[in-house]
Amino acid sequence: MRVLITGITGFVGSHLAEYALARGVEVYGSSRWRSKTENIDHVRDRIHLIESDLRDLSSVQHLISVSSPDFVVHLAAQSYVLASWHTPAETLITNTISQVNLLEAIRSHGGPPPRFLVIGSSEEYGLVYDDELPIRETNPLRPLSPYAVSKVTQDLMGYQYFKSYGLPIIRARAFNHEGPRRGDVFVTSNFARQIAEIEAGRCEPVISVGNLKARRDYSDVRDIVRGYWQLLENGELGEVYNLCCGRAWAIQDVLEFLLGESPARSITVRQDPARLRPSDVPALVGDNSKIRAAVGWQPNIPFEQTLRDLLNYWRSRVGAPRA
Ligand code: A2R
Repeated sequence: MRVLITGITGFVGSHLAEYALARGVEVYGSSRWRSKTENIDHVRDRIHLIESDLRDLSSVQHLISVSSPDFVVHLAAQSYVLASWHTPAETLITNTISQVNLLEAIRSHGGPPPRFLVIGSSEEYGLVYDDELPIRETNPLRPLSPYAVSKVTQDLMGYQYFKSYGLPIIRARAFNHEGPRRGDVFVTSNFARQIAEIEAGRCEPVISVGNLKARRDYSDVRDIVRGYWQLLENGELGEVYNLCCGRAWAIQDVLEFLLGESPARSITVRQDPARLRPSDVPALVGDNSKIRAAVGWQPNIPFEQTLRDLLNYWRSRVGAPRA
């Protein structure tokens, strides 16, 4: 059994690689010559890394031909919503062209096609009215950012390739997920990093924040990659599944929990207008009954534990004492 994980050097890719290796699967991953490999250094000698820029079709054809996978988890993306406001074309090109290149390369490769997991996002739902919560897969998609539009495109492209060519594609819409190795541009990880730096005495006891009112449905990345695997193995082809907890945390609650975990006292919270988005999604809380019924997945790790692990990750990175 071989899996190809695109974007293996990223946050989720590194956790999925660990999960697949623990199951005895042969792991192939794409990386670019300039990709940082710190997330996968600990498993580097047990995986096959293939250099590939997914925006280049010939490079993707090489990737598929060398890895010849049974499963593909397509994680590679411009993954950051805020950045997509500054680079909308780059986000759309990377996220849509990469996937169409992968699907076309699979079509032309021949032989039985691999089961392919499209990684969508709760951001696809975008504007959601209070009476639509918790969000089911049937909710209208009203994307509110260039990133969200790119993910809607990937999602519907997966549907179209399943319908048009019969490719064995399953679509996932993951809600927020966090854990060690999360990039510090993401709000939860960013707070944890700032707190660890304050603890290490590296900066003034001031933490910069954006919109604290937004409410998100958080899971642990280790639960999410297990869900991805269960979908690949047993999800119904062509179908789309939410991966979420069904419980909301306001960003304010995340901040307060992390501050409460820290021995550092008197940290001032300061709003930074640069961290606000032109339009933000107020509340994203999902309904996971479809995936539970289909493959028996549900999240196991309490989000409090995820936040502690994330804070300890940053403490070890910045040289602050571990709690
Ligand atoms: O930028 P790099 O070289 O470090 O690699 C990133 C990779 N990536 C690409 N790989 C090949 N060709 C490209 N044109 C390309 N653009 C980006 O995607 C990195 O390995 C990965 C993204 O990692 P993260 O930013 O840490 O994303 P994360 O949180 O692991 O998200 C995984 C998936 C994405 O589809 C998100 O949109 C979704 O979960 O939430």
